[in-house]
Amino acid sequence: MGVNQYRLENEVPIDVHRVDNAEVRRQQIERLKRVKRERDESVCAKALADLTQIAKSQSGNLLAAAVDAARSRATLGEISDALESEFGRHQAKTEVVSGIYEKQSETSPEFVHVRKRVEDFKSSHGRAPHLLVAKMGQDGHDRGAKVIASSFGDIGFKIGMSDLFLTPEEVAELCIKDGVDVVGVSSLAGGHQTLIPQLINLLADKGHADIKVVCGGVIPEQDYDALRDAGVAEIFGPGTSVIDAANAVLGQILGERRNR
Ligand code: B12
Repeated sequence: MGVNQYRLENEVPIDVHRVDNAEVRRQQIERLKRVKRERDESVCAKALADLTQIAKSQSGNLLAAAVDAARSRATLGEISDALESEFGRHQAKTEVVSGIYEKQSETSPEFVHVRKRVEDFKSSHGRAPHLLVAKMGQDGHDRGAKVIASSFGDIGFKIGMSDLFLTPEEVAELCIKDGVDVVGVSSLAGGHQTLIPQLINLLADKGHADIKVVCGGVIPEQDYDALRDAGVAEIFGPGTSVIDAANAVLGQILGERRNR
């Protein structure tokens, strides 16, 4: 309500704290190398093997063994790898519901209009417009992505929704495998500056610059120009109306130009 209903006439730009992702990554890798250089490798390897053994035998105290491994300077990645070798890795699966948005909106003239546009597209192209909603990086905010995937599905789009935490490489592969028209990246954890340009470059490198890239989520307006320069076709911030977004995405697929 706060975002959608009571909009200010003049929004004051929010001062955002900028993080240089590449520099943070460089420093973190440097710290990891130092930790590995300075630790007693055999003590660390034994602590990790003990951890895996407890996981395997299901007897003993896993937490105590993980603390011992940390004290012997095993990294968090190594500790989770030691457990993964026995337990496997959790796969975050996403599901998209259908029918809810349609039920709420079917009498709205805007909904009827955008659905008609999609129907016209289907008649003239012999298929539905195809959008993949994608989540990349360490960003677990999936509500906006699910809202968009579910509602666009009800409007008539063919929809794919990626699992969480994918890399740009994985998303590019998915786009190409599924033959999508548009990939819509939902980004709420600050990864947009790095991950979205990487995805655009990968699609181009793989000969698929024709796949349009749009994005949505919590992206500071100060970053919009850089994203557009990188090749993002549309940006949909918090409070975006689903109908507006659907019209805009369809317009992108149809190659329509609009002022913004
Ligand atoms: C709910 C929420 C959570 C939930 C997420 C639950 C879930 N399963 O999604 C929980 C509690 C788990 C959570 C955790 C965290 N959160 Co949080 N969270 C939020 C919050 C309050 C609302 C997000 C939301 O669901 N909005 C509702 C949906 C429907 O809106 P939306 O995603 O914006 O989508 C709309 C548009 O943006 C657009 N859109 C979005 N994507 C797409 C894609 C396409 C293709 C299209 C067309 C349109 C589109 O259309 C949608 C409909 O209008 C926001 C603040 C905010 N007001 O946005 C913070 C926020 C995103 N969280 C934040 C943070 C920092 C975190 C944590 C790191 C906190 C912590 N220290 O642990 C963790 C990170 C967890 C992780 N691994 O990612 C920050 C991110 C700051 C940043 N960008 O740098 C925010 C902005 C809060 C803040 N002001 O600081 N969070």
